[in-house]
Amino acid sequence: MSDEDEIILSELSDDELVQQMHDDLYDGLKDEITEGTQILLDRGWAPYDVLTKALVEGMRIVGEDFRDGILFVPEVLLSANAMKAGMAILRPLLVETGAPKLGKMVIGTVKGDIHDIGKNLVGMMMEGAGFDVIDLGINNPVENYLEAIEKEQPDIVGMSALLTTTMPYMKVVIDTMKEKGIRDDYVVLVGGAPLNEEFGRAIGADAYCRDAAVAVETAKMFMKRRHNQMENA
Ligand code: B1M
Repeated sequence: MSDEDEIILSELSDDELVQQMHDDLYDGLKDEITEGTQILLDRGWAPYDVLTKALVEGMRIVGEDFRDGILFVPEVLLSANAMKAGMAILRPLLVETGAPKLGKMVIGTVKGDIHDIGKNLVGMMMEGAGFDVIDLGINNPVENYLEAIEKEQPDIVGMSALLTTTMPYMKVVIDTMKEKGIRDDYVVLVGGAPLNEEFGRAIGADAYCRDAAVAVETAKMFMKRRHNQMENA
């Protein structure tokens, strides 16, 4: 029996459990992440705290060792799957809202990019804040955004990119919207680890969102502005 097997998650203190969840996420242990997430919730933790302190922080550590060549794609995929298992438990809790709908958002990861954890998180948090969210998934060419815009008539178009090689594609989408004369009909928000505010401005997005919480705040701010504009029109 390995040391790992002897750890009983429910007997750990909160701090120890969070630490253990970072290790379990690192090791891609889906069942343990499921169990740990549930234990923290049962102990009265807010779903958002479980998400940020146990899961997102764990994934940050994975990201560092991936960058440094200590972890490789197959291992990171296991970590991502474990993270998704935890997110699946948190999702209904984060999206539980009786609030009236604030607006509609179409969101997708751009062409050439298959990272979806951050995008999914943004979608979850937006739903939790009272937005309708249409998730286009990963690897989206400009046509997918245009099709969804026409069909769904969202207020907001969100794009995610995690690679320096795929982030320029966001400009392709925005430029195509401009060519079609529809750019200004929508709020365009962009996000993803390699982006920054300057990049967001340079490609013509309305705003760059550092994380899911900022995405929600920014989306709310733009919806308020839109309503004010409509009232004053
Ligand atoms: Co990838 N990967 N990966 N990867 N991967 C990164 C991004 C990388 C930084 C790792 C590293 O080197 N440190 C690096 C990119 C380097 C660069 O471009 N400069 C990298 C690489 C190189 C690659 C491959 C090329 C590796 C290879 O094949 N050799 C390959 C590319 C595949 C492709 O897309 N074509 C690849 C593959 C993978 C996996 C499949 C193994 C897996 C993805 C699994 C999945 O998503 N289903 C994976 C993962 C997991 C990562 C890291 C470790 C973690 C990403 C993540 O989920 N973070 C990542 C390292 C890192 O970012 N530190 C890395 C947690 C998530 C909550 O954060 O996604 O940043 P994040 O989202 C945040 C904000 O950015 C923001 O809000 C979110 C929540 O707060 N946000 C938005 C994101 N999207 C938004 C959209 C919005 C608003 C806000 O719209 C309005």
